[in-house]
Amino acid sequence: MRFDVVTLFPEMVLGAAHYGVTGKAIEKNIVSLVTWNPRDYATDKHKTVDDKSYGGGPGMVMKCMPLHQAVSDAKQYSAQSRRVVFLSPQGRPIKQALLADACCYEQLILIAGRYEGVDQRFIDLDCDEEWSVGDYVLSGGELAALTVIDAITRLLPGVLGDADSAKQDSHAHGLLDFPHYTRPECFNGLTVPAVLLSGNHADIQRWRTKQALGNTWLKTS
Ligand code: 4FV
Repeated sequence: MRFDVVTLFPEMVLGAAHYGVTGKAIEKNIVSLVTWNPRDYATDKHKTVDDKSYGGGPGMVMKCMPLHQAVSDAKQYSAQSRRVVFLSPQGRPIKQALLADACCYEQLILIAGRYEGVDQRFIDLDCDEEWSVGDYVLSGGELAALTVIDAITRLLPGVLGDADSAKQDSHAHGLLDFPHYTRPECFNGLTVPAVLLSGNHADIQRWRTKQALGNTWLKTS
């Protein structure tokens, strides 16, 4: 799977993506990551990518042309299937199911905005979907793009050591996670639930399911 990120800060995206699970996936060529900087497509001597908002108001708006040209170049990669996704608080809230569905695309072009936002005509012309990582405002879409890349990458075959691991992730089945414990058995007087030390896998599975159901009920009701 190929991720293309349109961003004014390529180093931010490339730097963060090359750690941990996503870094290993890139090393194993399960995932590729390419960045496109709209500033490289600005034609004036000041490399202008933003301008004042028509109608007035605070902050600047990202101009259409540099974004449009960057997406156009990203589309030169001949993918069987692709989506152009604009990350914004106005987008569809991302959930595990949405990200699992997105695994089918050969290429995801993620638009990371800055400033107050981007010209609506670019969104209408070039973006297939608009996704949000949460009902809050970030200073840039890069962290949102990295969130999407991380959460999708871990779902791809061959990325996680244990093929079942992603299947057991919280939210994989609409449930929150069960509690996890590791050595030592006693920490500051706090012990590990005895069932987890029993070696009885049926009992452990039953306990974990009950914990997940309980957590989900408590934290989502
Ligand atoms: C965001 C979000 C987000 C808004 C203005 C970038 C910022 C700036 N993206 N989910 N929440 N984006 O806050 O995806 O351009």
